[in-house]
Amino acid sequence: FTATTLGSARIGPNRQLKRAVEAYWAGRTDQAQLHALAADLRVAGLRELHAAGLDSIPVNTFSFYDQMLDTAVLLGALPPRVAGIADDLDRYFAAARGTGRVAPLEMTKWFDTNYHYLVPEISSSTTFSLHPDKVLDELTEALALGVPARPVVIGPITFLLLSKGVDGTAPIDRLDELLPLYRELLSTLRETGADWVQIDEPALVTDLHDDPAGLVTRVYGELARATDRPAILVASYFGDLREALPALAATDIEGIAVDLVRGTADPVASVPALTSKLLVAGIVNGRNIWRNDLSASLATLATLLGSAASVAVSTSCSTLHVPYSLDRESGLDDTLRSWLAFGAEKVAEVVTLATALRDGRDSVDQALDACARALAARRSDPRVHDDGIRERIAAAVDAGVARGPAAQRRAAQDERLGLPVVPTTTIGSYPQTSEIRRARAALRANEIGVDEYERRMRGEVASIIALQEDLGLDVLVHGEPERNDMVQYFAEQLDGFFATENGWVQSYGTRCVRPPILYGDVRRRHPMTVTWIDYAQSLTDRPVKGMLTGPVTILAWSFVRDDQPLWDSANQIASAIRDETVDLEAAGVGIIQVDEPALRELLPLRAEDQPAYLRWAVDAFRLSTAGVADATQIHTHLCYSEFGAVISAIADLDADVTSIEAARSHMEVLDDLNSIGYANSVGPGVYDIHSPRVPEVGEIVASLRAALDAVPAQRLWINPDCGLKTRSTDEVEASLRNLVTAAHIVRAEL
Ligand code: THG
Ligand code: ZN
Repeated sequence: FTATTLGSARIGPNRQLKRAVEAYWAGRTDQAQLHALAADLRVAGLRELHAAGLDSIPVNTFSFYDQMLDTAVLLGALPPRVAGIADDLDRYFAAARGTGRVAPLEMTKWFDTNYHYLVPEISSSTTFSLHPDKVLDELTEALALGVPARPVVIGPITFLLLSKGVDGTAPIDRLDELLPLYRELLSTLRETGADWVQIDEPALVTDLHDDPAGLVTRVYGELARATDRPAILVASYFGDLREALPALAATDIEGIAVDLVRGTADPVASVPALTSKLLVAGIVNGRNIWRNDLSASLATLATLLGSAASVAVSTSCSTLHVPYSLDRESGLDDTLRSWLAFGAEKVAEVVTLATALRDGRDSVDQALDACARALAARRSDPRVHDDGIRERIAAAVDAGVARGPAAQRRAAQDERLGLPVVPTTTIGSYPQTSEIRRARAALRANEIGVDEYERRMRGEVASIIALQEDLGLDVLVHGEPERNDMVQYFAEQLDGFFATENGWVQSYGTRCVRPPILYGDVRRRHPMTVTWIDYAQSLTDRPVKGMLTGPVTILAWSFVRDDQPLWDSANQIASAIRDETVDLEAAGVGIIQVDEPALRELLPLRAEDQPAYLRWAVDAFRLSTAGVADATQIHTHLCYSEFGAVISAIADLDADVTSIEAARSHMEVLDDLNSIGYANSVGPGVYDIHSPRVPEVGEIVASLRAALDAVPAQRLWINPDCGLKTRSTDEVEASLRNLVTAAHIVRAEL
């Protein structure tokens, strides 16, 4: 084949699947209705890709929740605790979300994307078995439509390297047990009519294993030896295959997909054994929303033509990570629109490039001209480059990213704030109540104006402040009712960002986000949060924390520029956040929290690239927080407790107070912080907000005592482990009441 994509979005252009699945969970619909809607979405998607001109189309990229969970089902590797649930779909959803009785699988980031997969658990009691119904059904469905379908499955190496071993099992040691299952699968797929199969092995572009080439030789040497099978395409994405590429090329598989956006073409062109294979060239970026530079892509493709038996054009990865189509963005001006490509537009680019390879450049000259004009307009647009902004940022960077010595800051802050020992606080957000959601919907539908909306939100702030005073918390927050998504909220107020109307991308399960598009130099038009914090502070004598999102997190949850390094964009956002901290301080705010929950997410996949990333990420955070006086206390919040490679960066951020998740790890994370010499204050989460359970006073007291074993009282804060946005008001009130009671008990013991 000549034109394809490695996968596509499945949530539906209008998030139909999200609504259908949630309706099923709520008991409002049955499985027949859910399956019918899912089939409609799949069929519409297949027809669209076929009509667009792709000549090989991925199937089995649909999922009711997640493709790793689907693979666990395929291989008979669901955890034993859900085995008692008789119904297939309900068992599947139980593994994904838990039930009243069973805990769900853990969820974690899919490589360095904002997509989360469910982590399969492999234990000594796991006995793998093949359950190929889903992939066979989706293949049959597509073939019946006359679509040239290519089933996609996650490969055994990636499946095992991303799974979690329980009871001491190392999942990758079980590789040999999976190979007969994959062989059986290949034969069944062939029998059902597949000419090609795509086996995804993105783990090969990471450092997850120290001998990826050895794994490749074992697995694909063996699978290629099967005779009754489709042609095998091993797909890599999110980076370079390096030593795994010659190893793959040396096996008898028929095709290899490489990511030419994250990786480079030169090493591909020099692998001799490729000359007998199909090279699927991932040249259209599946991770970002920029229009492809078709002319540059054709030049790159030309360098590859002689090195493989044939070259097919593709997206660099599944388009799961980008919105469906630009057609759904009515608020986009024509200039900006001309710079962009969402999912449907990317498929069109693939087809254009494949056409040019087949019929020559002249056959697509109009597309090439339109592309060149758009790219030229983007390069020269004054919104993209603003010298004034750049001068200001250079000055801020020169002014330095260091604050006064930590001890000096602590003394100034203690004097200013006069807080009790082991102060209590919350992370920032309070429940998004139905009143808040209703008001937001009414504003969007123009049923109420901005004034009325803000009046209602002030009402929410007032009741959140009153609740916290009643509970007796020491440092209050305004609760963030005015923010939908924190990144979206800031992006809407910064020049250089475009917030989409319908640019939904699946984050996990039925949950979606709308990443804003960072397209130009960033300027803060006006203070973004000051009036809200100021209003909240006017209602209480206790200190109210200012709440901001850090530059790395804003970048991680946006579509970023591809025309300058990430650190450059990070510094621009940092400079805008810094201006906001200075304004908050001037308004009398004594504590400002700058959250970086995504600090770990952008960590490069290869260890050698990580130090440079951490350096600029830390510097951007410090740039955003170093503009305030010693007496202003800077907090940060990170959403996890397994820091791994980012642990030393946490000390380098030099926040006065760092709040982190710790409840589930029983405060062990405090020892990790001690081990790297972290000496500022820390707020280990004393209960898990991800569960609806209300923690008892005794449990919180026990957590606090454990924390005090690791950290002196003078450096300890008490807080839940994350924001409270997803919880109900009743749960929050009961949990925080117990938290404050526990704080009083522990304080009395000091
Ligand atoms: N914002 C953004 N990205 C994120 C998070 C975030 N990535 C990581 C993590 N948090 C993902 N978690 C969630 C949690 C909830 C939702 C999405 C991602 C969610 N979304 C609503 C939904 O799908 O119904 C829509 C939200 C909206 O209306 O804006 O609930 O916090 N950027
Ligand atoms: Zn958090």
